[in-house]
Amino acid sequence: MSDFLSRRDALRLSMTGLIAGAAAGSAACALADEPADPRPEPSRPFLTPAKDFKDVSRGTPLPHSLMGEALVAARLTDETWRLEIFAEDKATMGSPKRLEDNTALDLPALLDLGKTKGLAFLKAMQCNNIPLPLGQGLWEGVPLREVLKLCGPIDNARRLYYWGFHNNDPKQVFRSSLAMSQVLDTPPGEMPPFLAYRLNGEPIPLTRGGPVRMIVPWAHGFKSIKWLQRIVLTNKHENNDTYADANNDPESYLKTAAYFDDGGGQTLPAGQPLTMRGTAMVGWPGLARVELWLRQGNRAVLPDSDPAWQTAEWQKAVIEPPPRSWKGQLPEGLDPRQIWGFNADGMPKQWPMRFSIAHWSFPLTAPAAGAYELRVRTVDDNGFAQPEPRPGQKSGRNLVQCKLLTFV
Ligand SMILES: Nc1nc2c(c(=O)[nH]1)N[C@H]1C(S)=C(S)[C@@H](COP(=O)(O)O)O[C@H]1N2
Ligand SMILES: [Mo]
Repeated sequence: MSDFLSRRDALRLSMTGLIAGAAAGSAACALADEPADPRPEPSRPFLTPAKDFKDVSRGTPLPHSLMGEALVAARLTDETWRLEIFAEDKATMGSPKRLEDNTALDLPALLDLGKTKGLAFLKAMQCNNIPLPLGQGLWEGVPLREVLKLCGPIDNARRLYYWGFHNNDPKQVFRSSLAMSQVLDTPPGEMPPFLAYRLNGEPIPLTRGGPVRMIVPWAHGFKSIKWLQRIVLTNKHENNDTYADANNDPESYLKTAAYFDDGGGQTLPAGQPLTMRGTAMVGWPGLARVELWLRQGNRAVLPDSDPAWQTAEWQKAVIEPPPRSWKGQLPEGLDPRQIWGFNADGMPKQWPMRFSIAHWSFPLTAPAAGAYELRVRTVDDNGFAQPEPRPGQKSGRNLVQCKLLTFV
């Protein structure tokens, strides 16, 4: 990970002590050079350093615990990594890529393809079984459709299965799948499934699934297979994702949901102004607003049947605007105009951005002393309020969060 985040952190820390002076200084600068921009800088970095992602990995031993010769044998070094692509069942492929005849794709070939077909994409990784996103990265790679184009004519394929390195116990394979149309027929301007080889401007570290990882922009983490090594085109139409086993929805889309930064109970002075902060995951249905509801009480769980939901007074939170400059947010040397969803001025075309994390704040004046419940939810661009539109929690776990507050 480049050190731009830590430098920014250091800067931010040093600024908290000097906030008055720094603010006055920048205002004076703005007057001299350009009109003052009233937008505040983001309250925190947009990208999560690779090492700080929450890890969701199966296997014993874990692929990222391998070292030395074991890593070489596993083909998880830049030099030894290979991708096999072939067809099974009644599907056919003109030029399969196989280890046995030395045709498997290697990393230099993939990076070379990236020179002409590469793309960059901001995406939060989120597990459908864990509410809070695991981290947000800037992923760079090559569309899977471009890689398949290297494989000669394909016929009679309805789906593809893919998996990464695992040990020799077949029970430990972690596999995922996509319909061929999802791979080949991406609407132009939309993000395709892609083979990622860079995260936050650096090669993807082993801990995050490097050297090469699948990234499926719209999907929960289980489609984004780490340590990718094998893609099999098949005539089978069935989803056979490993994740389908435990009643997970194996075709779930990322959904929109809000979280408190600190969801724990707190005791705070009554009658004082305060600011609550948090994040929101922006799923495929978009994010129209984040809203909060403060009510007297001390029950973190309010049953769906409780009539209070019907008369709840939800108040709108403020969604932080995009940073004035993306320079400090992105890896050094990376031109924001190269990133999906950014315009020719290097600014996001839409805000907040799909499949990424938005930051919100909610100023309120603490009421009189007593026990309160503060709930937060999102409303998506279809007008569905969290936890809708989930058909079940295994399609993205996310009930409305509640923070218990005691004002004294
Ligand atoms: N090879 C492999 N890829 C995998 C997994 C795994 O266990 N093995 N876990 C998946 C799941 S369930 C999630 S949520 C994401 C987590 O990504 P992260 O560990 O980079 O945060 O990786 C996915 N890719
Ligand atoms: Mo997951």
